[in-house]
Amino acid sequence: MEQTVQFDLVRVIHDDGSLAEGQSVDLGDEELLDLYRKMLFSRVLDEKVFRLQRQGRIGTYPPYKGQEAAQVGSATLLERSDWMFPYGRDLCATLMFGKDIVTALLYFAGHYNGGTVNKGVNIFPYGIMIPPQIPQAVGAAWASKMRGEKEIALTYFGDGATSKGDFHEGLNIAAVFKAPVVFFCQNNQWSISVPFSKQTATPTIAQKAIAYGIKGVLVDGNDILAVRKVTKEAIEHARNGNGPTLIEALTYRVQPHTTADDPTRYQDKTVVEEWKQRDPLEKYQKFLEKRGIFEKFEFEKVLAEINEQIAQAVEEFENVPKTKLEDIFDRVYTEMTDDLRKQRDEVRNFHATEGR
Ligand SMILES: Cc1ncc(C[n+]2csc(CCOP(=O)(O)OP(=O)(O)O)c2C)c(N)n1
Ligand SMILES: [Mg+2]
Repeated sequence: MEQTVQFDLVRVIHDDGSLAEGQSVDLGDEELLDLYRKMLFSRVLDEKVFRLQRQGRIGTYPPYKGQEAAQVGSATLLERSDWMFPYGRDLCATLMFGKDIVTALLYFAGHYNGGTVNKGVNIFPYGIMIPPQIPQAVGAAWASKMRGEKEIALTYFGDGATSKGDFHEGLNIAAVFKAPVVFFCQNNQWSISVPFSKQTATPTIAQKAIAYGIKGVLVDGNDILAVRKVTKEAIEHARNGNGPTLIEALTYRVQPHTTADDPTRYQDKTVVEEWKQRDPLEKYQKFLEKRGIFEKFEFEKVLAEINEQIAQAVEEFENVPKTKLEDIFDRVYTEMTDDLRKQRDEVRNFHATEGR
């Protein structure tokens, strides 16, 4: 007998910008417009960083365009003392949680200071292997619970990550020990060239929560207010000692996997176009217009401020001295081993004799 599970998509705003039936908004006009500003900033930055790669000014970059609602809507809900465990496509979320632009650019330029964070900003390095950040987040959350603290951990990962053992191990142990963690899956329906239909035989990721004995939620990932609503509930659930939630934010990767990918070889253009019509910024703008408050948003002025802020950060980034090859040995161990010292000296001598 075939078993089916029905997960309704949580939505606050319809694609035409109207409020979904039975939904209300608990934010004032200023807060609503601030969320728009944050998404606009994220969009402009993503496009800028993409261009920096094309101009050879940084290395490979994984764009997040189209996923701004998922990242801004969730990351802005964390308390300062909480913990974030991001994936490589989560530049936007990490900036919302306090990573600075210059350090982020250094990261994509392969600078060894790029992985650092400012003091008091609890962000782990981007999980580039798929997906170590899931069990790491569970460990941090569980530790917080053992110490009787209130901090929770939120971890981001993609649909592809859910096929890995780390996902199963992380969800299972977090569920058993009620670790205060939020599992946030951005289902952009692609894992490089592997489509969602080849990733899992279940219609949703959210339903996998049932097998672990935790709550699962399916949300429109292009609807910032819906993302906010379900993430807020998941954070409260965790903070109140009730354990983890698995959120599946349904969205779409409208850009290449990274700047090194050519998606025209495997994505259907018409589907990409359909999803572009559901762009999170445009949808939210329609909502603000319908509510009569978008006119209060000084678009040109704000855009100019954002461009200026980003231009300054890029300039500062480009003035940071490049990492020297010999520097890469410094942070492997607290105290350098004899082997590493020998290798470092070889590099130094090589550079000295080559005059570089
Ligand atoms: C263990 C491991 N296997 C393979 C890769 C290569 N890889 C990098 S990103 C990626 C796809 C991840 O897809 P998903 O989890 O859906 O996130 P998305 O990139 O779509 O945001 C893969 C397979 C890797 N980084 N680590
Ligand atoms: Mg994906």
